[in-house]
Amino acid sequence: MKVGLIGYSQSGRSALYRACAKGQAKGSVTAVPVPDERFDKIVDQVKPKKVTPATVILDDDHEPISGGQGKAFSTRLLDSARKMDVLLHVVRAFESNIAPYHAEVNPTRDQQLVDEELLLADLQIIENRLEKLAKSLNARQPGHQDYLEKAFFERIQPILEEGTPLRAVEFTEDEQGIVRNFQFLSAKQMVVAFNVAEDEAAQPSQAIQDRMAHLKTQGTESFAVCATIEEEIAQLDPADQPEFLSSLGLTEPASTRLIQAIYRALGLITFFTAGESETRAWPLRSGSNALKAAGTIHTDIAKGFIRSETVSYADYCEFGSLDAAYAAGKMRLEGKEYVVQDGDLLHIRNKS
Ligand SMILES: Nc1nc2c(ncn2[C@@H]2O[C@H](COP(=O)(O)OP(=O)(O)OP(=O)(O)O)[C@@H](O)[C@H]2O)c(=O)[nH]1
Ligand SMILES: [Mg+2]
Repeated sequence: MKVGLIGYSQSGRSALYRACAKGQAKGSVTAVPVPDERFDKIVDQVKPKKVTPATVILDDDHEPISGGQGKAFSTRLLDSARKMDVLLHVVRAFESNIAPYHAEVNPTRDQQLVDEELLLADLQIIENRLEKLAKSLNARQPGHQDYLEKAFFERIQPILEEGTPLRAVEFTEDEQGIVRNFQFLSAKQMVVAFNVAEDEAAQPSQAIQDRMAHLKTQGTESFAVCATIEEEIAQLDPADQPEFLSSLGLTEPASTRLIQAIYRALGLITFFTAGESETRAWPLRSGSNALKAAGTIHTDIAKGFIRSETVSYADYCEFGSLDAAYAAGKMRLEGKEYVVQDGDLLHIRNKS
């Protein structure tokens, strides 16, 4: 899953990127492991040859947003942003003499502007497409896909004009196909990171708290972070980090807060495959069935799906190992339609 860090120049995107990459950054794209205590516990007990945590890919290789309404996103930035699964908007909320800003620091303004720019970019696509359709539609047979597209675009145009991003709109499967085809940016999940001063990391200003609450009502996840201090903490010995974090009033490092916000934004849960050769954590959309989980592992495993041997994480913990949970009769043989639960340990029986 690719997470693109976007924001105005000097908003602290690279500082946050380095803080989350924890010294592992090679260039501007890095895979960051998803922290999960349950996974650590399974790995400790199974002692597999290979350990594969879930990862998110952070991508700091995007041009900064520039000023100017309607053209704040350069074509290059639009193109690189479209390739991402999630956009992480880093919003500057700190004052600094070392890093002058393009205007008075105003996080609410910056966050709103970027939201508007994404809507404008989508509206532009819709207007262009409707213009083309107006010319071509006469030549089409009734029932042609173009009629559907026209009706759909005419429905979502006023929604966007009202200021509602497409990620807040529910679509049918057919409509989702159109949205994917046109790569609408406001349809992408968005997480907002307010990059605040050191003394505000745990308790952001009222204005930011209000904005975060407002974003929440729109279904947009956000968090406050002081990127530079997190970057320093991430360089410390891991054993010393909790103390420094708690002196700032924080319990989790920036990378964990960021990944948790992304998981909430995408509605992701985790399932585990606990093999002796490889133990692995897998992200999965909440509500997905066992067949989908099998397909996440490998398309061949989904094709040959027979049953999913399933142990809940609670049962695994209670009995201390998969063998013990199986012996206690806690393994359930589930079919394709079983809705996978967060923390489930799965072994997919398949014809292969
Ligand atoms: N005081 C303070 N300074 C910060 C913070 N985050 C970033 N900075 C400083 O702001 C400047 C810009 O930070 P970067 O991380 O390079 O910002 P950027 O968005 O990647 O900037 P460009 O890629 O150059 O557009 C640097 O001097 C950072 O040290 C913060 O939370 N507090
Ligand atoms: Mg940068």
